[in-house]
Amino acid sequence: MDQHVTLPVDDEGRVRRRPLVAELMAHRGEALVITGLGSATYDVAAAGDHDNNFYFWGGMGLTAMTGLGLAIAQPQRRAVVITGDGDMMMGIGSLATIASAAPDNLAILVLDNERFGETGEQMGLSAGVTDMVQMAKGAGFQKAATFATEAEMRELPDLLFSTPGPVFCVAKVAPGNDARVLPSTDGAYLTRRFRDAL
Ligand SMILES: Cc1ncc(C[n+]2csc(CCOP(=O)(O)OP(=O)(O)O)c2C)c(N)n1
Ligand SMILES: [Mg+2]
Repeated sequence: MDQHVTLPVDDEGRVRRRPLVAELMAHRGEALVITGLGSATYDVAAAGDHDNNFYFWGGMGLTAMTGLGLAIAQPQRRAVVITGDGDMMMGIGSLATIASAAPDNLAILVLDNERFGETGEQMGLSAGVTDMVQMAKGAGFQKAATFATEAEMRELPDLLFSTPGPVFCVAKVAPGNDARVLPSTDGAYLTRRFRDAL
C-alpha cells in the first residue's frame, strides 16, 4: 500500500472497511476475487465490478472453501477470498482442509467487524474469546495474522496478492454499514461471466 495513502478510521481508530477494500482492489492485478455474502460483496463491488469477481449472495460459510476449489482448478492464477467474520466462522472447519491442501495461490481476508453487519449488527463470536487467527494456525496455516491498525494493514496488498499461500489475514474493521452497492444477483449470469473470464 502506498505510503501516502491514509485510510479513514472511526472515532475509536478502527479502519473503515469500504476505503480499505478500495485500496486493496487497486492492487488486484489479474487476481480472481471471491466475496462472501453481504457486506464483503458490497465492498468489492463498490471498488468496481470486474469479470474476475465472483460474488456470493447466499451460501453462508462456503466462501473460503470455494476459494480453495478455485485455487486448485486455476493453479496459475491468484485466488483471493474476501469475506466477513460471520461467514468465515460458519465455515471455519474449511481452514483445516485448506491448510492441508496448501495451495500457494490462495489468500483469505476476513473483514472482521465482530458482527453480523448484514443482518442487524448482532455481535459475532470474534467479539468475544474466539480468535480466528489462532484457529487458522491450529488448522495448519503457517501464514496467519491479525491486522488492527492502518500501519499494520499496509502489509495486506503484498500478503493478499503476492505472498506464497495459503495466507489467512483478519483485518479488524470498524462496525457500521456502508451504502449497499449491489452487483448482479443473477447467479447463472455471474457464474457464466466468471467462467468466460477464465
Ligand atoms: C446459513 C445462513 N444463515 C444465516 C444467514 C443470514 N445472514 C446473512 S449475512 C449474515 C451475517 C454475515 O456476517 P459477516 O459474514 O460477518 O458479514 P458482515 O458483518 O461483513 O456483514 C447472516 C447471519 C444466511 N444468509 N445463511
Ligand atoms: Mg461481520
